[in-house]
Amino acid sequence: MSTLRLILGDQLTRDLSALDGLDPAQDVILMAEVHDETVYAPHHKQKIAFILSAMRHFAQDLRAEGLRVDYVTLDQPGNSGSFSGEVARALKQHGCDCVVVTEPGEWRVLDMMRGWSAALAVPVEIRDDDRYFCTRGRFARWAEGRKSYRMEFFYREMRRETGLLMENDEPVGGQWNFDHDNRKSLPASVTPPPRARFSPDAVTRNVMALVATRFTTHFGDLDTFGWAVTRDGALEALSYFIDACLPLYGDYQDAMKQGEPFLFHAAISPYLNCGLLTPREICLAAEHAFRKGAAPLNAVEGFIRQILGWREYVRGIYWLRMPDYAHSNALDAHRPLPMCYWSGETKMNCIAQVVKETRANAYAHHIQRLMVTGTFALIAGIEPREVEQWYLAVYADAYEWVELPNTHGMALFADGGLLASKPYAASGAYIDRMSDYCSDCAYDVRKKTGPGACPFNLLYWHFMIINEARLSRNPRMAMPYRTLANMEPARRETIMREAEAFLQSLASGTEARGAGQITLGL
Ligand code: DLZ
Ligand code: SF4
Repeated sequence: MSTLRLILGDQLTRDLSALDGLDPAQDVILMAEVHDETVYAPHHKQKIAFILSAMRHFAQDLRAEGLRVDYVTLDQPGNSGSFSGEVARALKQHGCDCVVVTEPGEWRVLDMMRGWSAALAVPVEIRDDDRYFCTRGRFARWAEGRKSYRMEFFYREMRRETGLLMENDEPVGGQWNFDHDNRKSLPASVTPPPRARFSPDAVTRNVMALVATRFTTHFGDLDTFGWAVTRDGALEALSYFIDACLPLYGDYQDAMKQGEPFLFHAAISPYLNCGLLTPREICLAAEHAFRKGAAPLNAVEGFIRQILGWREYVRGIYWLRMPDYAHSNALDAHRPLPMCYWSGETKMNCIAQVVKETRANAYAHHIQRLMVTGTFALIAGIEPREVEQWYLAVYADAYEWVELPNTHGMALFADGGLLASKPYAASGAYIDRMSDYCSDCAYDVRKKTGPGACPFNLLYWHFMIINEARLSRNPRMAMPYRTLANMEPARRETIMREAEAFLQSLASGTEARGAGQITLGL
């Protein structure tokens, strides 16, 4: 008996369930670089280079252990270009009798795998992915019978179950959540530490050359590549974060500053989501820093909540609701994604900065994603599918299970409130409070209407007006709708007219060139 064990690009974990019971003498491990996966979204060049290089290093480590690895490179003659084709080829080549895989991170791949047994005429075992704190079944039990799925309650159960940051049955510090301490803007006197940067080795340089020639039209810079591509490197990045960044991570986790894309963030999500790090070891490392007095509770609790709470919760929602989840469009948003999401060419400095940093790093931190590009797409009424494809493509940590609920549910409210209790609509004032973007912007954040008014201000009220019938009964939206009720009809008309003109100028590309808008100082 010989088993073919398939490992996907986001399953680079030595104790993956697909490897349980492996017989080194008989079994073959298949890893395949396939064209379909590199183009199902127009991935950032660095994302492709990162995943392929991490796969190649992982295969080297398995071989060094003496395991039989069939590694198919992207340009290898005969590569069929798909997971299905490569599993079929490997079965034939190695004469294996069955296939074992760990459940994938995306519904479309699971759907594909479910057809393999019939198509390949061999047993195919799809095992649970036990790298998460919460299995799909455990989440389904939590969700059963609930009218709404609030992350906070799920998170508390996970804290109790894991014992993370618990003292007997109580949360350490007497509170579950310290978010109110985590909303500081960054004072000029505080300088964030430099990013943990890893120079590409020969394997990565080879992959970068392949990506540079094969994916010329894809978004993103390659020459700024600084990701670790091995488990050792990922562990080094984790310990750098714990020592250099975690103590101030909480205070400044929502802050944004030009030229500082990483601030006090961990930037370890690409490693975590491709399997080089496990969620448990990350949370334990952060908890340890708190217990030995090296990092404060607001930072450690906020960080652990992202991984133990939010990450597990969005995965649970994804598998609970797919494949239908992706199809809702609760706010009936249909505008195409503006070109500036790719080009960065816009006079809106906040968007320009985030797109520029995304292009350079295949990374932006959560507030840049949620409150700049996310909020703008929400209040400008962009088609959810287009926004989702963008996030899936441009970030090195993005796989659909994590990207879709964050975008569809959290940023765009396209699920009608399954994830978020209200839309994260905000005017320019939020960005002004949390960043230094507005002081360098051609628009004036203090202006609500008229020449040079900040588009976030215009679109915020335009959003409230056009969604009045859908949102005004939401108790969490009572305040803006009270303000709207008292608004003079003439002012409403001005907002509608100017917002529509702005959206038109954005679609036609004239916004970036300045036509139709009078900029500050003119
Ligand atoms: C994202 C990605 C890319 C770009 N390329 C590959 C690949 O060539 N081979 C592979 O096994 N995985 C790749 N991945 C990750 C897969 O898309 C990911 O495993 C599935 O989407 C399931 O989450
Ligand atoms: Fe963004 Fe408005 Fe601030 Fe300009 S003024 S950076 S558009 S929020």
